Amino acid sequence: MRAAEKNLTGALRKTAVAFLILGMLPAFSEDGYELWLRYRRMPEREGSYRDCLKNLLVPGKSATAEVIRKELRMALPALSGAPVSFLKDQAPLDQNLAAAGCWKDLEAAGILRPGMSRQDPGDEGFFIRMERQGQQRILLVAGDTDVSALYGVFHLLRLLQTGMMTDSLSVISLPAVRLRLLNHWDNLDGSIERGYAGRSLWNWSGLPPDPDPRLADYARACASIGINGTVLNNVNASAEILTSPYLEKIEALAGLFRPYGIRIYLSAQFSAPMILGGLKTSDPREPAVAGWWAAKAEEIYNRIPDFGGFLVKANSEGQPGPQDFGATHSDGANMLAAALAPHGGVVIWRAFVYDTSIDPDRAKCAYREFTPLDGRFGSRVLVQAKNGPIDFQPREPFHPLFGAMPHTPMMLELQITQEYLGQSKHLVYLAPMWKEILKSDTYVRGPGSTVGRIVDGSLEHHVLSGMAGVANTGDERDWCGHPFAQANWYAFGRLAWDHTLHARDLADEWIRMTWSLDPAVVDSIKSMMSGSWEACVNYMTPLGLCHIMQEGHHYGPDPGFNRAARPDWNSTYYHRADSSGIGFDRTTAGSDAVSQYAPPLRDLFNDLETCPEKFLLWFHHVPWGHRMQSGKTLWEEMQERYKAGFAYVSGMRNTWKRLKNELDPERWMEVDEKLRAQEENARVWRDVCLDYFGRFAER
Ligand code: BDP
Repeated sequence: MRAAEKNLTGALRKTAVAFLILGMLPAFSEDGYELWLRYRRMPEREGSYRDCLKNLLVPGKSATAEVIRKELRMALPALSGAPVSFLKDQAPLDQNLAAAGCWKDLEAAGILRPGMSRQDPGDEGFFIRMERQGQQRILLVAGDTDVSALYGVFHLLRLLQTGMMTDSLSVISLPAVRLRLLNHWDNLDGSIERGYAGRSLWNWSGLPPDPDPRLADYARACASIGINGTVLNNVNASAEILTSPYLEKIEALAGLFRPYGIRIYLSAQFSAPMILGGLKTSDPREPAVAGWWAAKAEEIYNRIPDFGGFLVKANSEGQPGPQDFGATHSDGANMLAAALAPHGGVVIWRAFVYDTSIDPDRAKCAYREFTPLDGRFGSRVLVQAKNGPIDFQPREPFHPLFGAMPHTPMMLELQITQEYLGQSKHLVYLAPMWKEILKSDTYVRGPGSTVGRIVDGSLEHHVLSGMAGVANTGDERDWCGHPFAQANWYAFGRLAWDHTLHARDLADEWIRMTWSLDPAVVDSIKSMMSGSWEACVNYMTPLGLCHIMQEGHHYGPDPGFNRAARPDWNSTYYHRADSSGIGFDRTTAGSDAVSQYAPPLRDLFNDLETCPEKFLLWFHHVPWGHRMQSGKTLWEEMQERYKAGFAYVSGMRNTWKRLKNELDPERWMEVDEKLRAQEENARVWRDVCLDYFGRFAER
């Protein structure tokens, strides 16, 4: 044995002795980088599907087929503990095998035989089922395109990881909405607006030719949950991203993302023709302006033939827009759509507007500006509204634009990054909030006219449909800045694919893939996650309160804040607490925002007795002594809610402490520390708010 080897062996022995003395085993260290794609050993289960997984056939030569092979090569041996072999495209098919690919490649490889039905799950859908041919079994994962097969493969891997795979399982799955996008609010200097997980993932200075290697993992993670597009830059856009040096970089990114089925979109700054083109105007009705955009579109598509389109924040929070020239939102959107039309792109036009001259109640502005334009947007335009009428608050009723623009495809914008919900410091599982919105019945076409059905286009028969999530990713090692924030990225993708999935089931599968398969551990973590959003609502803004966070950064409470440049950036504007009561009167006797909802909702919200208590102070100014359903007065109930919110966080902390020996130490410790900070912060929220509101209530 050479000296160096001897030293090494000696060192290893010492380490082993040290671990024995400490009475512990060297635990496997994890840093969260792998997300839900950890591929640890799957549970031992009977089933002939396991035999199939030893021989794999992935025909086809596309880059996506290569991605599928790579993923299976990595995942299956790790999951099953057994080696796998890949069959040649024309291998003799006389053994059990798993075959994944698009129909035409599977046909060419002789996998599809007479008698095997070929259903049509659309160009992105897939199916998974066991086929039997004599003694031979084939586990078939197939779709119309390579990318749909990739979605199927990720679905299969999820079933294996979570222990849900069985021989009799037959899955057919197709996405609910066409555009399933992450919106990155990334600036070109690498900072991220409302980002809490480090800096931008796009390493502009290295592009091309050196993309950050983790970008392929970003694309994998997105594809694994069905995300098919990414808006690279902040909605508060810099025009520079449309210049050729950036387009060259974006072309490189597009090439990297394409095999994963991810298209690139860009936020477009409306005055780019002036800034970049030297034009005197950006008036959408000017032929020179339209011509500039048409040429820009041409330039983009020459580089990126599958470019998705533009996202536009116009005449909103100081951003330029068509109204600067006396034109309308639809004039602006249609002009851009005409530039993209020859190439197949779309325009996503945001409805996040709240000009005080439109209405003094901020919650009413977007509806008042946009509903008169319904029917005037071209066929390639989607209007994108946030889930609620104010701004990604802990809880809002659904945005009244959903259901009010039947002729316009309405895209839903959710915020994955927790701007107003404790950022990357609080454990808040957001799927229950998103489900509450998606399940909300607008009643616009009678009962069952849910926001989900408006967004997926089925209610009004729109071809275009979409959901966007403002991303919570950054360059921190664990992507999202909090191990549990990964669950929100995960749940967003899964709900964009299928908004009928249940929040609890999504938590269940995410926990199994991310933390542990031990049923007791799964249940404990699930119980923490399930109530975490409601708890956050309680310790921040219970009973329909909103926007009482500290100014600017929006972290921590400041209910007394009233020095903002605009009235509707003040906390006092929203809660309106005085000695008579608290809440914003949006009834017919007040701002009349209730009338933006269809009956019977309008009447339900309008009446203090029937208004759901979760929205009470959103719609009503309520006397402190008002009797709540619990029998308590409003003030008593409010105190209860703040205390319950805090207590829930303490409960999560205790549960987590009990899981110490069940989980890997690195991630356990990080979450433990985060929960400590969250508990402290929830205590501050409770104390500051009760002290402040108590000054009115107990007067
Ligand atoms: C608000 C954010 C702001 C965004 C804006 C938007 O505070 O940073 O620019 O929304 O969505 O929530 O445009």
